[in-house]
Amino acid sequence: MDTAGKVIKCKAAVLWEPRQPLKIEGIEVAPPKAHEVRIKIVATGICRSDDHITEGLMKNSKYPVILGHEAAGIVESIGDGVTAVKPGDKVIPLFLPHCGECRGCTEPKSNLCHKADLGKHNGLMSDNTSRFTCNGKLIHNFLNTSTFTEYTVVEEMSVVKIHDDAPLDQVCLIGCGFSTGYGSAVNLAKVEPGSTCAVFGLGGIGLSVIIGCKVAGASRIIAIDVNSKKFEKAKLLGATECINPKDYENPIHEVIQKLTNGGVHYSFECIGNTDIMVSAILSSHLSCGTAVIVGVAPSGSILSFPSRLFLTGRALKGGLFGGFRGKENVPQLVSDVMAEKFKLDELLSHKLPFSEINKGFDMLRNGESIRTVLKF
Ligand code: COD
Ligand code: ZN
Ligand code: ZN
Repeated sequence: MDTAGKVIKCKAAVLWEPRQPLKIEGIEVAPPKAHEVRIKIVATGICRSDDHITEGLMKNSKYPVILGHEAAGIVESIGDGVTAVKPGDKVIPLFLPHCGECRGCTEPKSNLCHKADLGKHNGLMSDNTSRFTCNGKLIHNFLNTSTFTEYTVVEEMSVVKIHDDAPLDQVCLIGCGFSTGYGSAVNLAKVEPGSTCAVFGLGGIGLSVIIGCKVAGASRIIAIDVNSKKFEKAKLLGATECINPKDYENPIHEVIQKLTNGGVHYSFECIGNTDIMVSAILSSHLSCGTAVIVGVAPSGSILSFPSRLFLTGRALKGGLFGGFRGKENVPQLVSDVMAEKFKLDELLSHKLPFSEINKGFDMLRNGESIRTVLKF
């Protein structure tokens, strides 16, 4: 049946009010307007930033809302003027768009397009309307993507075509978690062969940092987590040592300083905890170390540390989506997966039917899962 130009009725997970479970609803998805693309979502991952109970990045979202920003799918139809993709193309939605015109897009070293919804929570398309309704009520979108739905509409700037043979169940992780961690090692830190690394937090992000450190040729990768169950996978992916701070009386940075005779070249905070951000700084070598902040701490939280920590030459970095520019870099990352440069199936711990999305969130919160991918 040709659905182009028609309203599509489908299933979506709607968050009606703050901190409530998601509700699977029948919704209506309007056809794409000019420069918009309607996508059939094939697989979507559950990322921390979608967590509506602990309220990471989705705090301050408008309600009701359809969350989700890590996915892969197939273009169903396109609006007038769209040239980047055509119906039938395999695509990944981009929560960091690329308008190509703003200061963020024209600076080659920046990946933060000013049209990103991140931190603004406008929750609407560029023309200030939504393509989603449920029983006649407007539903907002999230991070320019909204992937917890069978069909979504995104702007052309927020979608990129990938290889026709890409395994969508796996490469959906390139839409956020994998790229964020992997890029933090290879783009933000620029880990070098023979260097030493410490990775704090072994969720999907931290494990992806480990993959990046290994690909970059690090000689030591020290993995740190309060949950020792995470160590087996960390080792499988390239960690050379695993440390549980609970096993030590001394602060964890002292343990790492001692282990490495003065600190690591690169440390990564992948938890979103300001105390651990300071631990990551203190674990890095005082004159040639770099600490990379990957985790998102609660909004408004302040990171404070003695100013002299940087006098000696240390560096502190941060970044979103591992510094990748989605339109330019995502197709290559997909091809790298297909060429088995790295394996995403180790990160993909669980697969669930879409209807069990709330169970997927529970498993992320209690540490049972690394990444759950939902299938429609
Ligand atoms: N010390 C050591 N380990 C700890 C501590 C602690 N004090 N507290 C928690 N941990 C461990 C947990 O046991 C867990 O294994 C790990 O840290 C965190 O993992 P997850 O599974 O909760 O989270 P991830 O890997 O999905 O990571 C998400 C972040 C927590 C890093 C979150 O801030 C995030 O999503 N960052 C991405 C930043 C980004 O670019 N966001 C934009 C769109 S997502
Ligand atoms: Zn832009
Ligand atoms: Zn994410």
